Amino acid sequence: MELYELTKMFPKDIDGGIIESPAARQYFTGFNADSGYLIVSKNGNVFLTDSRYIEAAQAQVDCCDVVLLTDAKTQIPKYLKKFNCSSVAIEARHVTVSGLRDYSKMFKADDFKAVFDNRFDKFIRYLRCAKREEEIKHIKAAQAIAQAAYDNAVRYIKPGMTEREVALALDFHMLRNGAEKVSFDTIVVSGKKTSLPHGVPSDKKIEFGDFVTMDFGAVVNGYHSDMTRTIAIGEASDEMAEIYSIVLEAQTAAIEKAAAGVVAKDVDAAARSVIEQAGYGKYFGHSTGHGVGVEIHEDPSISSVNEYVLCEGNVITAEPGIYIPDKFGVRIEDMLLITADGCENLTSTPKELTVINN
Ligand SMILES: [Mn+2]
Repeated sequence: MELYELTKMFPKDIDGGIIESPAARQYFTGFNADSGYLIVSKNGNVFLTDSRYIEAAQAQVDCCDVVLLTDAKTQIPKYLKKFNCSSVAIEARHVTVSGLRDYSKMFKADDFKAVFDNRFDKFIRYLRCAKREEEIKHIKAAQAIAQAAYDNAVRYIKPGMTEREVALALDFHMLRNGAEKVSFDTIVVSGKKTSLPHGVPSDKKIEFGDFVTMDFGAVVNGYHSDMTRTIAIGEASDEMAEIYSIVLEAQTAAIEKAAAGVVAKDVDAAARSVIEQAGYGKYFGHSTGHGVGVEIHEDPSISSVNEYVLCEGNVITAEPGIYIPDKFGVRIEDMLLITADGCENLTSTPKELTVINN
């Protein structure tokens, strides 16, 4: 179905395309493999993958024929001819310089015209933006696993534990409970280190009075989840509580804004204006959110410049933050499913300032 949607988007000067990026291959075939080529055209599609994956791919992939990849140089032109393609699009954003050289040789011999002007990538990214029911199911399952790991973590985090210990505990809980892997290297930072939006967990011990920021996710059937919570250990100063409430208000504004028909940059503006009006604009450097799916960061970006109009089925994050160097930072992140009249928050973990005393 998605392959049909893709080839329907081909303009007159594109007859076929070769998909080789892992994320796009996974998206269209539902199959996760390290290597392979998905050849798409209006006249037929085929998935070529090597002997490591062929048995599983033949059992799982039902969108097209699955053929054993033995020699790309001869097999790719063979199928392009079979499907009557003369101009062939490649994924410009993913093909390497040496890959392009290989394609050029391959195409020259058979007089195919290569199209590598980004349009093919754009079509694929556009399709991936709006999730199907099945994709949403996987994302929800991944999110449920991440939330359970968080619920578990807040029961035992206490002064004296290191950031790495907390990160490992989150990872272990997710993997133990059905995650095929974690979405990205789990972020756990504490105290002054919370001012680093993507800080790395270290052997720093968590102390009484610290903020702890945890940003993590699980992967289920190739689909990612993403959430962030910032909690206080033992007590929160008035300033910590103040900054936390501004970030929460900004995030709430973004969530209230998010709906089909709304421009992505307006969702960013909803969050950003709250933080700017509170006087902390310069401490919020990143975008408000991003799409999530077969990749942890994908379209649509919820940035101050993205003119993309949200549609039903988009899954995006809302994750504003305030990061004050050498002091502390706060980020709160939920995943949202865009609906006709608003959004469904896929993250149900509470967000009021949590002060834990374990
Ligand atoms: Mn995120």
